Amino acid sequence: MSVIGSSIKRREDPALITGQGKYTDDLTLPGMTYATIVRSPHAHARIAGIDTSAAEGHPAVVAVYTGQDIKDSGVGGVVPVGWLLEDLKTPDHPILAIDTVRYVGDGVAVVITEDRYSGPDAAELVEVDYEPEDAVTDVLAAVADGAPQVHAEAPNNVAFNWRLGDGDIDAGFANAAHTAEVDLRNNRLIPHAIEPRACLASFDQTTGELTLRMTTQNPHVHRLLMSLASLNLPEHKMRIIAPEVGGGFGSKIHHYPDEAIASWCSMQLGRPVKWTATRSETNLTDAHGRDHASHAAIALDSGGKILALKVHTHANMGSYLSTFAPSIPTYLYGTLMSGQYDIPAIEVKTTGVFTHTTPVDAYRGAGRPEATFVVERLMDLAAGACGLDPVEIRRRNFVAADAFPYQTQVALAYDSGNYDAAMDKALELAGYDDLRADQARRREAGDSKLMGIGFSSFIEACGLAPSAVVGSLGAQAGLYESGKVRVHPTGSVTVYTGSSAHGQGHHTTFAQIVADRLQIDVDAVEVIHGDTGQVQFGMGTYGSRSAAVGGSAISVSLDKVVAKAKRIAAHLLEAPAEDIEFEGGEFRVKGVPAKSVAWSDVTVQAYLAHNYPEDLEPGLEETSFYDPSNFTYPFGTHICVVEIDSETGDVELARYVCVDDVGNVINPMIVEGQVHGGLAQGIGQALWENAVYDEGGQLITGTLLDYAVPRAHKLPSFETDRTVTPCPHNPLGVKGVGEAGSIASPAAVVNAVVDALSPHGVTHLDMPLTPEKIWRAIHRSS
Ligand code: MCN
Repeated sequence: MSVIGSSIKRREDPALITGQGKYTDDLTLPGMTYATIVRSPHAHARIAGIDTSAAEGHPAVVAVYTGQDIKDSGVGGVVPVGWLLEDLKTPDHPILAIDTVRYVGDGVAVVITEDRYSGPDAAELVEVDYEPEDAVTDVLAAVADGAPQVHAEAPNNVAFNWRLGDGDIDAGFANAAHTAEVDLRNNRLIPHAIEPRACLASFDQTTGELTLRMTTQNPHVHRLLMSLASLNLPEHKMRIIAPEVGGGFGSKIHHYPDEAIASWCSMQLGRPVKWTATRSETNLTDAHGRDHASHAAIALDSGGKILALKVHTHANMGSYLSTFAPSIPTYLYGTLMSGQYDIPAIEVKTTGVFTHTTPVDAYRGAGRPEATFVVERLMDLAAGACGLDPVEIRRRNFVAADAFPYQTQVALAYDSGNYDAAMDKALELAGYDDLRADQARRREAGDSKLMGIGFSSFIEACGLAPSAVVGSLGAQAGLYESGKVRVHPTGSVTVYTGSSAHGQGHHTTFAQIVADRLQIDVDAVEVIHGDTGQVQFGMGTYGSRSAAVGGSAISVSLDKVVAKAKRIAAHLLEAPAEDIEFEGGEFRVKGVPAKSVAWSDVTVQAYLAHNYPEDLEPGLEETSFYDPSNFTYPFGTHICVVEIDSETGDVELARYVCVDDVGNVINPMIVEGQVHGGLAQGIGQALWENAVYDEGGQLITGTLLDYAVPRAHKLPSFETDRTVTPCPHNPLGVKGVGEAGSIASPAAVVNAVVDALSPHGVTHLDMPLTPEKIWRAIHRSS
C-alpha cells in the first residue's frame, strides 16, 4: 500500500497531548527578565508626556523604555509592511508610539522586571499624560464627512482604492432579465489560537548575535522584516526559532511591535527578555480578521445565466497597515469573485479604510471567506429573483468540467475542477430531495421549528505562489518554498523545510512524502522546520501552501536524491545509470532482476566513497527551491441544514454535509481534521463570533467571556466526503485544505438560515446570526 494516501496517526501528537511539548513560554534562560508593555487605554489620544520615574523606583524593575528611547538609539524601530499597492498610504508604525496613540492597546512604554509578576504592578506606575481625541471604529463611518482622522497622510481615512475586473458590466446590467443586490457586512473576528503570542529574545553582546524564540508561522520572513526595519541588525546576526507553536490561524504570520520591542530591550541590557501576552492582550493586539462592508449586485438573463457581477467593498484596515493587510481585501478577495461560475463581466472595487481599531490582516481564509460570502449570497438572491432552486441556479452557471484551465475575468486561471461532480456527491450524501420534501411538509404543518437548507459552492486560490506573479502584484517577497533532503549513511533521512507547522501535521505528512518515494519507514524520516539557524530559507505556513509548495519542494529534492542514488547504484552494479530502476527499496538493473543493491548499500557508499563513480561528489543531500507556475484551486459544495426555534430565534445545526476536492490527498485523516477545524471557525463566524467596539473605541468583546468562540457541543457531527481532481501543475497533484472549511461554511450557514426564514420575507441577515437578530427578523414580519 502506498504511504501517500494512508491515514497514519500524527507523529507530533504524543508529546503534545502528554504535556511534553516545549512552547515559547516554557523556556527559560539564565538571567532572564520579563517585559510588560504599557498600553494605551484610549483609542485616539495625543501623548503630552510620559513619566517613568515612579516605575523605575519599583524594586523589581530593571529598566523602563519609551518610544523616544528607541528612536534615540538610532534603530529603525518601525513595523514594516510587506505588501504595496499603487496609491497605498503607508504611515509610519513605530514599535512604541511616540506622540499619538491610535487604538486601545497601542504600546507606549515597556517595563523590564526581574520577575514576571512585578511587571504589571510596575507598569501601572508609568504615568502617561494623554490628551484624548475623538475616535472612529466603523469602516463606513470612517469615510463619512467630518470623521476623526487616523493619519494626516491618509485624507478621509482612505488607505487605498483598488479595482479589478473585465467584461462589459454596464451591458450586463442593461440586458438583464433579473437582477439582485444586497448590502453585506462581513463581521470582524478575533483569532483565538490556544497559545497567545510570546517571545524570548536573547542578545549576545560579545558576538552581536540575537536569538529570538517566538510564536511564528514564518521565521525567515520575520527575520527578514525585523532585522533591518525594526532593529538594524543584519540577518546573519539574527536567528529566529519557532518552538512548538500552539496554533496561529494567520495571526502569527504578521510582524508585530512586541517581538521587536523585546529584542531591542535585550540588545540594550545584554540579558534575555521574555514577553508573553495575556489572553486579553492578545485579543487587543493580534491582527483581527474580516470587517468588510460591501454592496454587491448580480445581473442574469431570463434563463438564469449570469451576465455580470459587481461589488464595492470598504475594508477596515484598523489603525496601521499590518504586514499583509493590503493584499487581503484585494488580491485574495477580488480575484475570487468569479466563484465556481462562468461570469462574462465582473467588477470589484475595494476601498481600504483606516480606523482607530486593532490592525486587520489575514485570518484563516483571508479574503476568500469574504469573497465566497458575497458570491454565494448573491447566488441565493439570484435564485430567488429567477424563481429557480439554489442547486439549479448554480448548475446553470458552473464552469464546465471540460473548460479547464479556465480564465476568469478577475485575473485567476483555475487549474482543474469538476464542480458538478462535487455538487452531485453532496446532494446524494445530504439526500436533498428528501430534505426539501421534509421542509415542505413541516412548513405546511406550521411546525414551530423553521427548517432551512443552505448551499455554498466555493472555490479558493491557495498554495500561495508563484513568486513572479505575487511580485508583480506588490508582494515584497517571493512565494516559493525550500526543501532539503539529507540522507544519512544508514539510509535514514532528515528533511529541512521552509514551511513552519503550528498544528497542521507536517511532521507526519512530509515524512509520508519521503517514505513513499524512498520506500523507507516513516519513522526513518525526521522533519526539521521553524529555525533559521538550521533551515536554508523559507516562506512559511499560511495560505494553505505547505503541501502544494513545501511538499513539492521536498518532492523535487527527492527526485534529485534518487537520480544521484541511481548513479551510485549503477556503479555498484556495473550497469549504465539509465538502466537502473528503484523499486521496493532496491535498485535493480532493468530486465536483470537478480542484480540488485539495497537502498542502505547505496547510502553507505555515498559516504564511504570507496567504490564510487569518479565524476560524482560523495554525500547524498539535495536542496530545492520550488516555485510553482500557478496557485492551486480547491473547491467543493457544502450543504447546511438548520432548525430555528421560532420562539427564541435559536439556530440548531441539524446537519452539515460537505464534499471537498483538494486534489490528491497525502493523509486523509489529517485532511479531514483540517476540514473539521475550518468548519468550526467558519460556523463560529456565522453564528457566534463578533469583535465589537463601542463608540469611544473600546473593544467590548475582548475576553472569552464576551467573545463567543465555538464549543464542540454546539457543532453537529460533520458529514464529509471528497472528490479527487488532481492539481495538474505540481508533482504531488495536491491542492490545499487548511482553509477550505472556513471559506465555505459562513455562506452555507447564512443561506440555510435565510432559507428557513424566507416564509417571513427575510432575504438577508448579517453575521453573526444571534438568536436576538433572528427573533427580531421573524417578529418584524409578523
Ligand atoms: N494535506 C494533505 N493532502 C492535501 C493537502 C494537505 O494531506 N491534498 C495535509 C498537509 O500535508 C498538511 C495539512 O494537510 O499536513 C494542511 O496542509 P495545507 O492545506 O497545505 O495547509 P498548510 O499546511 O499550509 O497550513 C496552513 C493552513 C492555514 S492557512 C491556516 S490559517 C490554518 C490551517 O492551515 N491554521 C491552523 N490549519 C490549522 N490547523 C491547526 N491545527 N492550527 C492552525 O493554526
